[in-house]
Amino acid sequence: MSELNQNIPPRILIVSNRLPVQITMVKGKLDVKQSIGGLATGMHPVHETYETLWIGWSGFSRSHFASGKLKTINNAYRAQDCLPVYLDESMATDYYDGFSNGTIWPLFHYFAQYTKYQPDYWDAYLKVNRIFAEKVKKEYRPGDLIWIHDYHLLVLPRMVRELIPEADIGFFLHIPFPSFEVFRLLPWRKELVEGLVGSDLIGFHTFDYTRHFLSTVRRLLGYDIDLNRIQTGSRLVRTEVFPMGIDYRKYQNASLRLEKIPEKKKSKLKQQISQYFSQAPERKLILSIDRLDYTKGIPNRLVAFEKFLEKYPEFQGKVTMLMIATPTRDNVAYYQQIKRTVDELVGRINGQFSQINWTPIWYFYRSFTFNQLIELYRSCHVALITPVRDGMNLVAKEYLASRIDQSGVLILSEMAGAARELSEALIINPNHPEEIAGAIAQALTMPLEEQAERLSLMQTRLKRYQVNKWASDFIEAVMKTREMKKQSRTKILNESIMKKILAEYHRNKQATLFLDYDGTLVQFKKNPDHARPDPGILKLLNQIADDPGNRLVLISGRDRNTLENWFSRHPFYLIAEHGAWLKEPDTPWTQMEPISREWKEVIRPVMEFYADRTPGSFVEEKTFSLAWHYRKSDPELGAIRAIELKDELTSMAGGHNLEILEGSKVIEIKNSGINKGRAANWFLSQHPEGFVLAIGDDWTDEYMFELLPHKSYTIKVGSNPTKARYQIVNQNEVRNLLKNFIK
Ligand code: GDG
Repeated sequence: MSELNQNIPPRILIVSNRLPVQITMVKGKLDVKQSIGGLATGMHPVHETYETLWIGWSGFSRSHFASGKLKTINNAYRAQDCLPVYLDESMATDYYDGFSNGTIWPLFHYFAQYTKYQPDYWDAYLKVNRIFAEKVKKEYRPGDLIWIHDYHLLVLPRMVRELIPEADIGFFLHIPFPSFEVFRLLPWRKELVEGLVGSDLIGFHTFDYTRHFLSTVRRLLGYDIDLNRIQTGSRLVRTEVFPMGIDYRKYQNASLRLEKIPEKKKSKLKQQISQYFSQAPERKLILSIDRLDYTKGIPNRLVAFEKFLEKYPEFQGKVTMLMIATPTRDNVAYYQQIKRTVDELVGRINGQFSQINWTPIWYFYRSFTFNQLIELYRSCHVALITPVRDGMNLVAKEYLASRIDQSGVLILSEMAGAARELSEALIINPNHPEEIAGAIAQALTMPLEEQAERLSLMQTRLKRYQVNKWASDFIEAVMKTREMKKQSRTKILNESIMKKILAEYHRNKQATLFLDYDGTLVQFKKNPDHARPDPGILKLLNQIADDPGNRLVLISGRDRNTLENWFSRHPFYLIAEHGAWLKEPDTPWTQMEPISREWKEVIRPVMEFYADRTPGSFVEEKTFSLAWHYRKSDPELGAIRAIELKDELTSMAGGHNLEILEGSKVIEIKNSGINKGRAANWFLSQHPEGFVLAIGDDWTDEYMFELLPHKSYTIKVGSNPTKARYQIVNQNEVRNLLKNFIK
């Protein structure tokens, strides 16, 4: 696998709810069963190809086995590079049947009415995630890449991050991430997204899921998002779309193998199918395979099939639907209910339409072997896949890969993630029985040429993006974040750099400290008026400024009046409006440069127009600038309007010699040439230089970092790329650093 050669981590810890195998003891002998389901099937090649250790729940509690047996079982797991987690029965029930499958699964699939909001389920979920985190911590070796899977472990990334801060953590969600309007129903919504954001990379099947997730992060956690990057303050988290593929060759080869088996040696299943066709050669089979889950749209499919038989009676006696519903989660009440509904519908349809030698639906409530599955894919003219919601749906892809004779039609729900890639399928709305019935008729009468044409386009795409490519892309993307972290770590202000800065500070008689205010000394507030200096910061700044050797300059984009109100009683130098105004202690404000202001009359109405159309936003007028603030607006609307306003201002700015600044949730326009860098340099030209330190957090501070004399110590708050020499995590760290400047 050539694509796996580059950028390979020494070892991958795969962490998922279940292991790919379940090992027990039956009559004193080891019994090994392969797990069924999308995740296990999909990750199998990864487990085979890389050096991995797969951590997951064994399905049992420790006490289920006598201790001698447990050891044998654990060794057998180890031999397969698996590490079982054992959970006490009641905790497992509340975690698995309860929170995972009774809360998250229905809600994320838009079954809000099925969702249970039970605190004891949530407690168990946290406890189990904690147990997994401890297990990961115990197994972790530096250099390992940790790949966590799916909705059972949403809070695990954060827990692991707390235990192993330097870990490289990727998370992949196999199910949909719902719209924020649905997600917000959860009482523990914030904890869940905070949990996920502990990862370095979060992968989804489709762009829509990513979009929903980012919107949720923005709304619940208020983090800035730049395309697919979440800026948490201390870390950068990336999201990415990785549509999961299948092991195409495995299905293709299995299908080829079965084709070559001579008639007499064919399996019993194949013989039974052949017998069905032999009774009437024009007979056709429609395949339906899923876990018996309410998200898979099985009742809808049955109702649509019934409609089809009514509407197109010429197919009665000629078309059978072969329906496999694999038992799943039968401890959960809604799964028992769906089973009853499906049983009844099958009974009703078969009762109504059956003929002596023809049954409309063959219904199997059990699982099949892999070869049987392939035999079914090969034998059915149509695959009818109608989930009401599905993260991806691998069955659709497996069906296509098994159709080596270039015939066969896929009917696929638009609610399956796979529909994004398989646009040549007959795409249907699963809630529209008439439409599905029409698609079945179309599929059954589709000319072979058209079938081949559609199939080959889809097959080519599936061959190109197989599951190993999916996995290697994901792993490479995590490795890229590892690289980025390494680069940014070189700038992080550590003990030794700090010592160097302080030594330099003490060597100099004079020191100038340029400190930005919002986002540097205090956290951003939704309402900027609420960002008043707290007693702690005032005390600290005064202790620094009281020393005659220190010049403490607050350099801010804020207007004169605010800085005056907050700080004029203190011995600080104040630079307002990005460098338009200067105030030395106990003297009035002076204008730093002569500047025209006529342009404001043209620009103000444009900004006000945006403020009117964007609830929560407002225009701030400063002496030499106008600023449109949207921190309190709907984050998504605000972001769109900011782009529009910036475009509009850009087209107007040229003629007036203006400059547009994009700060944190603010678009500001001002006379060009005024910036914190020029202002700081001018300030230094008026005062003996000595030691120079500048700390800032946002884009406007980059001017200082760039223009200040080379020997200055420039420090950026946060982890975004910067021209500053060093980076520091957050405002608390800034305060801790500043304490060292009290002599
Ligand atoms: C989740 C998401 C997403 C099924 N019955 C038998 C059997 N299977 C195998 C199929 C297929 C897998 O199970 C089912 O995968 P799906 O993707 O269709 O669905 P989920 O289990 O719900 O998986 C889903 C997936 O994760 C991956 O991210 O696509 O949206 O819900 O591989 O072949 N295999 C055998 N006998 C059976 O009876 N041997």
